[in-house]
Amino acid sequence: MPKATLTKKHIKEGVIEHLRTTYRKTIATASNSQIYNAVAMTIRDSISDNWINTHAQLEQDGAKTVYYLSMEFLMGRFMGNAILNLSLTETVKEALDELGVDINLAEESEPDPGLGNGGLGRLAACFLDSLSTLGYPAYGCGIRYHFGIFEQHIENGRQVEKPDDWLKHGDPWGIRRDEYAREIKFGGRVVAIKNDSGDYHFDLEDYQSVMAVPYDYPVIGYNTKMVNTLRLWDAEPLNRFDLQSFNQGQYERAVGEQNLAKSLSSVLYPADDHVSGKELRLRQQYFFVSATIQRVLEQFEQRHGNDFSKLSDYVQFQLNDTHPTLSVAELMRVLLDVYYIPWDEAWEITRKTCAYTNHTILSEALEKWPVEIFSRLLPRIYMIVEEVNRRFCANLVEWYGNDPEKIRKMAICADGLVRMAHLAIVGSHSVNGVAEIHTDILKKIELKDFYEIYPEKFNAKTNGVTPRRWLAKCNPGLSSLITKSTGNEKWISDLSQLSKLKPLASDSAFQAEFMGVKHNNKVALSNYFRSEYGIGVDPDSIFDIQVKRLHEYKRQLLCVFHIIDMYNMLKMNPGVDFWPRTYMFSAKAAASYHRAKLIIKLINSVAELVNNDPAIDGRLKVLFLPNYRVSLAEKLVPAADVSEQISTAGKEASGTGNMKFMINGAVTIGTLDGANVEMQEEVGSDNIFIFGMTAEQVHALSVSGNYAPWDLYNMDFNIRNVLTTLINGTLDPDHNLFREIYDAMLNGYGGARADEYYVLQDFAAYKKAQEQVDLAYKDPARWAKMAIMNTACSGKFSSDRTIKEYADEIWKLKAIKVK
Ligand code: 26Q
Repeated sequence: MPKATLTKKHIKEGVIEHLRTTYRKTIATASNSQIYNAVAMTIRDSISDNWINTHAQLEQDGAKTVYYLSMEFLMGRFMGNAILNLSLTETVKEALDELGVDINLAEESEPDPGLGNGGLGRLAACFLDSLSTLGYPAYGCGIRYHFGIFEQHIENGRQVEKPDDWLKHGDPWGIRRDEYAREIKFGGRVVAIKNDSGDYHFDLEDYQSVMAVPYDYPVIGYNTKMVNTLRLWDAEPLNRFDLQSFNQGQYERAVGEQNLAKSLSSVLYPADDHVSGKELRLRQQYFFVSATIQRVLEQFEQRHGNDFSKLSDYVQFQLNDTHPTLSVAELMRVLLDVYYIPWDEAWEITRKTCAYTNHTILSEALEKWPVEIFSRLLPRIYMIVEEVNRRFCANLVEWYGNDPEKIRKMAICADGLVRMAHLAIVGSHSVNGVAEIHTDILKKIELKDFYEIYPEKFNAKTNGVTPRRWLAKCNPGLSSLITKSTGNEKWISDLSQLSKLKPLASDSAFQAEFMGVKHNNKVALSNYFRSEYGIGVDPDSIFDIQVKRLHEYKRQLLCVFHIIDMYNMLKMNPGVDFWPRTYMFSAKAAASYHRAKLIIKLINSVAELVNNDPAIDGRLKVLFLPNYRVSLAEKLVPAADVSEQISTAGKEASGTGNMKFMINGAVTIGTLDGANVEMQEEVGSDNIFIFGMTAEQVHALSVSGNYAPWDLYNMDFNIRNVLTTLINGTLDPDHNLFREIYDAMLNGYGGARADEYYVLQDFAAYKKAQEQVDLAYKDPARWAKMAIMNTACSGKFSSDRTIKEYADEIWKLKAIKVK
């Protein structure tokens, strides 16, 4: 381990000095959040040289760089991660001890910036950690939302959304870079201009504009001098200071621009389920894409001159889903209108520079923008998209002959809509899915037509998570045990080392140590629950955890129905033998997703019933933990015995929570969906509880039209009982609160098919699998072996492995060593 540059003495002096100069406070008088800020600034200052050197070296080598474009970066707290990656854990703790500061208090005072919805945003954050750790030159590019995903409160069992003002106590990690601010234009009219060589290019008149001002955040790699940059763009009015000097017409426009700027970077859209064509969302997309591309091309020109045919040798844009797809058109615009490059050449450059990742199979989530909005907000960009579409459709005619149906299906612009996924596929050299099964479904079903014409573009990149945050940092007990047992800390940057634990899985002494760590983590979590929510849970019960966004396809309902079933069973037969279980749910629902919110209410009602029934006597406990977020996940994951990954097969592109739990020694109960499939391959079917229909079976049942939930209701006594419990007054006195769910299961509700996600179809198989879980847990040696095997076989699911694959196969990117 290289010696950290920051000593105990530096830290103590730095903290005291920052408190004095920034807040005019001392340790004794400062608030917790001021102390946090002072420690953060001290650590931030200490990495300045590495950050500067990284950039100097990139500049000098002209190194190829990947730009990861994403509307979301769900980074989690910075400080603890920085301390870990700089190997300063002990030093900082001792320094703060000597100042009389509790490091935990300081860490818990850091806001947890929620600049993302869920998996896609958190994946971007894990990727940045891996990029720096592995030494790949990279930028994360996104938006500096002033309000992240809402803070979820539970009132009367229901979700209530409150704004997340994460910047209110300052932003010690963000460095404002005024020198890179750029103008972004919206609306207006396109005008053609003839240049000296007689060619036309295009410009805008009468547009509205805002300034994009970047804030740079350091991305500190583990045990390396490389510091990459997360660049988040903030919007500001162009003319913020001289409003009064305008005449009437200009005044109105200036005020409009002020408002536009305020709204642009104000809030993250808190929906990850379906797309509503909101103008502001399209503006946000263009805003950060245009700022990024303008800056990257300027920098390319400074470094390499204006031979843009070499752009893709130095620059790769990775599009995190379709949200930054405007990159394709914006890159074309800059090449055409700013650098006067002819269309064909510009198109070749663009395709070689962009690559697209698909994260979803749900068709409701595919982005399509009404032409009316698109062409009004981005007239020049729309012109370019139309021309891309015209040429693409002409190619289709060449390939397929005149087949209007096929062409309409595949076109970029059709039915008055711009289909972003089609633009992304046509404008990229790579299209990847996020797990093997997901990529297969894209090739065979969802994007079949495109796979037929571009087979070489399609590839699978199974997701991963960073072992720094999701093991080293969140689970110090297990980390020490692993380091002791594998002989060193190599596993932190080479997770395949965990396979060294395999031979220990049946060793009873190791089993005792491993399960001892798990038990300590469960006790710690129980203590947190007691102090935070005043509830007691039994650390000897099975901790069975389902945490993720609330979505019908993720089937939180399946787990809830099973809890109701257990409850019914216990009421009828109190002597039944099973190991006590504590079920934990945590999930945010999109504010407009009525059904998801009703499911939250149901979970809370079931909790109320089960937890307070003396006949249950604590053998079943149900908790709904409010405000799921990265920092809460870090507390839950290390304490889990059972990880619930029970989506309808074929619907979850990958999942990444499943990996976090596996690494930390939880055993998965899950369907053959997303990355669960590959987890089973790694861990073996003895060490995972797989149940339910396969994706093929789901697909076949769905197209057959033969699914009949009423038959299941009539034939399965348990199902009948569960559904009846929803409407017989057990859960709510007026009997009608959950009738919607009852109807949705049996009759279909609001135009949807009955039980769209096959909860009832998979119920019996799930119940059986849960009985197997219970049996296995009652055999401590067997369970310990399973848990250990999960950790030991989880090496594949490091985002380091994923990023190496992106770098080798998509970006052709080389790691560099910062001196
Ligand atoms: C789009 C348009 C307008 C408003 C919102 C959106 C939007 C925002 C976020 C659409 C989708 C998302 C997020 C999707 C997401 O998180 N997908 C998850 O990505 C993970 C990482 O690849 C996978 O592991 C999950 O399976 C997938 O659901």
